[in-house]
Amino acid sequence: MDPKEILKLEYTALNIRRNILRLIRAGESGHVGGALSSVEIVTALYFNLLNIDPGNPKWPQRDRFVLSAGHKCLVLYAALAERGFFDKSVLDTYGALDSRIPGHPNMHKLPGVETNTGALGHGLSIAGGMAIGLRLDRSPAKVYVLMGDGELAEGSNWEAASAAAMHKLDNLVVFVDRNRLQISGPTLEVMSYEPLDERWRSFGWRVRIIDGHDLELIISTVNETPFEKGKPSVIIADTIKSKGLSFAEGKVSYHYWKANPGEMEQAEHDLNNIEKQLKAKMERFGL
Ligand SMILES: Cc1ncc(C[n+]2csc(CCOP(=O)(O)OP(=O)(O)O)c2C)c(N)n1
Ligand SMILES: [Mg+2]
Repeated sequence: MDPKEILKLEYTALNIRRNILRLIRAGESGHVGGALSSVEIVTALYFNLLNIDPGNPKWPQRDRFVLSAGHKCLVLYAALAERGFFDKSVLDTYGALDSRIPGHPNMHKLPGVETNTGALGHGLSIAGGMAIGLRLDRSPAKVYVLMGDGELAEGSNWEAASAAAMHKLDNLVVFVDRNRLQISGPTLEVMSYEPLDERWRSFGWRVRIIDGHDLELIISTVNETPFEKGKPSVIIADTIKSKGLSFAEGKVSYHYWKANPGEMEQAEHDLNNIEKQLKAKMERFGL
């Protein structure tokens, strides 16, 4: 990929992290950890991979994105706003009564949200149905799903995974955001499905494991899907929970963050530092 294109995407990822902070500032709290770990996945999807039209969010030929781990909604709102699905001022209503961007996504309130999620373990079933529907329509569109690694503890996922393989849904691509933490501790200790690659393979899927913060790798991996014709694809993305916030990275206590002013200041400082690094990179490329 052209390094300029990647740099542009890195800036977009930074803007999305800034939008997430804006949401937290408005709502005074939120599920920040899992939102920040999936910023690069969601950036790659909304700014490179998905065939979508923000001006026509219900366009029948669009690719679908299902945020199965609905508590990660801050990253979805941040990306949809950045992509122009709605005005960024809506981000300032997070936490308000009757907001269009509630604590879990609601397809009836916000354009671009494909389905309601929040109760973990349902997105893959819904996405499987979408993938079958698109195939019946002979549509070239694909269905992408973002799941959490802790979410995989829900048994319904494995029923859906079996069904997707049986129905040969090679228009279905799942990301597992493997940040190795869930709400109450390390995924390995709370309810482990490791080794994840073997587990998915045994359910009839084809699997890749990648660095989930490497935008170029995310894009090239998705561009290789389906990894095998007639099989659904899963990308296990290794990530860091709360990525970008120095004081919160990899800490389970930031699954849900009630921000105090000192932390918010530090968070802004951390994101400014990322911007400085990107600017230095720009200069190196002579841009
Ligand atoms: C059915 C159901 N059970 C429990 C919860 C409460 N819950 C919200 S987030 C979460 C942990 C999810 O962990 P993971 O999927 O790893 O998400 P991430 O680390 O990306 O935040 C739990 C148990 C829920 N939302 N739905
Ligand atoms: Mg997790």
